[in-house]
Order: sequence, then C-alpha cells, then structure tokens
Amino acid sequence: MKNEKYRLGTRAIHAGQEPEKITGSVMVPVFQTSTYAQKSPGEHSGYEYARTHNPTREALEACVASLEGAAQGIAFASGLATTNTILQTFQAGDHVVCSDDVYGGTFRLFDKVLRRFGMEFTFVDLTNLEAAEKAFQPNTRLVWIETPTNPMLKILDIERLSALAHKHGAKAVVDNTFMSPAFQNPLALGADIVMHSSTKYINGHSDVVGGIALTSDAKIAQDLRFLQNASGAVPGPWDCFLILRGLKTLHVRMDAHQRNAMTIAEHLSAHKKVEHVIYPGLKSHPEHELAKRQMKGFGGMMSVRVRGGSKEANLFLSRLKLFTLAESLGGVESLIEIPSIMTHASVPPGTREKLGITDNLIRFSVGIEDCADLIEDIENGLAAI
Ligand code: P1T
Repeated sequence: MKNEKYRLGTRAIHAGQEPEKITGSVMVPVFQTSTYAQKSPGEHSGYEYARTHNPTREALEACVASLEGAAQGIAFASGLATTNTILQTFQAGDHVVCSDDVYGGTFRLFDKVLRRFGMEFTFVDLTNLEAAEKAFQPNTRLVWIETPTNPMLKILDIERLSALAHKHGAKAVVDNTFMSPAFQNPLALGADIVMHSSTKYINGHSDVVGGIALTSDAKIAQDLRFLQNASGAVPGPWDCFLILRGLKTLHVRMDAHQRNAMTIAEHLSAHKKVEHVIYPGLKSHPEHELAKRQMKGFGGMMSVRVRGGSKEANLFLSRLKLFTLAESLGGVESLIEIPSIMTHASVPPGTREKLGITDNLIRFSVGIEDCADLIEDIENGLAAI
C-alpha cells in the first residue's frame, strides 16, 4: 500500500497488511515458528531464523512506520528494550542530554545500567532551551526527548530541540508514547528517531508489552536492524499480531481518549478538593500554545494534585471502582496511579521533589468508557477526602 496516498485512519488499518499470498487471509497470519526450511544449505526464501525475520513482525513494522511517516520500523520486545537498543548504537564515552522528567524506567536504564558501560548522562529541564544548550558537551551525541513528559506532562519543543541537537552534531530521539502517531509525528519536526512503548496507545488493550523504533535515516535503520538481531530483544509473532489488531482502531481510540480527558480535566479544574490539574489541553498548562502547534490532539494522560497529602490521595484511590490502580497507560480502560510510589519510585526523592512528583500527585490514564460514569467514579473518590 502506498503510504502517501491515504490518511492515517486508513493506513492504521491497511499499511503493511496485504492479504496473505497463499490463502488470501485478510488478517496477517501469526507466523509462530522459530525457523524456516531451506531447499539446500543457504538456499532460502529470505527467511532463515525467526530472531532475524518474521513476517508478522514485518507487517507491524511497516504499519507503524507508515503512521510515523518513517522509511523503516524496527520492533522490540518492550519499550525499554527499544530504548536500550537505540542507546546501543552509541559508544562508551558518549554523552546524552536527557529530559529531567522521563518515565522512571528510562531514568533507571540510563542512570543505573548504561552509566556502568561508560555512557554519560545529563538530566535537564528541556522546556528551558538555554539550560538545554548549556548541558551540551563536546562528546554529546544524543538528545533524549520524551514529550509530553511522564508524569509531569511538560511539552518539549521537538523542532527546536532537534535543531539544537543537530547544531552540536548530535541525534534527536523522541519518545512519542504519550501521543501516539495519531497526535504527534516527531520525524516531520526534525527528530532522527521516534520510539514508542507499544504496550500503551499503539496496542491500546493492555494485553501486550512491546516497543518500536522508527526512522528514515538509512544508517540508523541499518544499525538498529543489525542490533535487533545481534542483541535479540525481539517481540514474539503473537504479540505482533495483537498489536497490529489494536492499531486498527488507533485513530478512533485516540479521539475518544482525548474527548474524555478534556471533559475530566475541565471538571477537575473547578473542583474544591483538587489543587492543580496538569493537562496539555487546558489553557492553564504552561506549554499549551506549543502543544496546540506541535500536537494534533492533547491525549488521554493527566496528572492531578489533590488537596492534602499522601493520606488524602490514598483515601481517594481507595474509593474508585472504575479506575483501576495500576502502572501503565494507554489502554481502553481507565488506570490510575501515584508516580512517586509506583512508576517513578526509581527516581531519587530529591529529584522527584524538584520536579513536583509529590505523594498527592495522581496520574490518570483516561480510558474510553462512558465519560459520565468516569466522572461519577471520580466524584465518589473525591468525596472520601
Ligand atoms: O513498559 P515498556 O513497554 O518497556 O515501556 C517503557 C516506557 C517508555 N516510555 C514511556 C513514556 C513509558 O511511559 C514507558 C512505560 N511506562 C509505564 C509503564 C508507566 O506506567 O508509566
């Protein structure tokens, strides 16, 4: 299917997914095999071993690549496996400028694992372009841009940060997990690589862990493809099938997520039990104008500071029936969590405090249930405070 001819909603359903050649199967089959028969030694149809090639995986890679406007997609076993493999394209002694507010697991990988292999990291508030520029060193090779950030939902300027990276001879990577390709396309804004935890909106049904990197840079694609095989953090074919199935409704889900999230954000902004609502769609968000320019929608994630402290936050959570207390996000069902204790516990307490990740900060992943039911559930919870 020609990428450029169709709009995103059509590509989500068809890109990379021609009917299968032998039977005409409309759905891409699950090629659940570890190896492929060869006619004679070295004589094969392009498929030798399933870590290296798998047709179900290839369909997923082609579909997400099309959605991100990328030449290539390279799929991995998780979002963190994707991040780890992207970092493996660099060397010991290379320096990375990274947003100070990132998913706790990304921080842990950089700070606790990759530093041991001689990589250097500076975590800085990338909303401040002056501070960002000051963080560059002669050995800076990469700028890691997660936007919106997890969990403070800061919006980082992809175009300007990518240009800054390039000015210093570095690459720019955007973690686009919170927006999905339906709402933000970082490659079009100058990023070299975009990555997703496809565990989240890409799959959308909370039943798979996966990740994917997308790029139009032939050298980066070649390096990542080499490492996909050489490091081996590949997704299984069944997981690829499920993610492909989830992707078919990406555009419909994202519209529904943001409709519900906007309604809830507005409702909570006026609530006396709520101290502060952080949602990029609200005019009160410090980067609202940038969000409007850079994103096609505001997404389903918000962080809410309830009045009081840890006790009040826990009281609120204990009453909820529809919002499930759980890590993760981006599924059709609403999830809720306290980042300071759950997803961001690996971030040092001093850094959490500086960023505003307090014990009364609650992160909502707003699902696509009936919004009136979600608001009733939230009201019931807030009544406990
Ligand atoms: O969980 P995994 O598929 O490995 O993806 C890691 C990851 C990467 N980037 C972002 C922005 C993420 O939010 C995540 C995972 N996040 C959670 C599990 C969470 O609850 O925030």
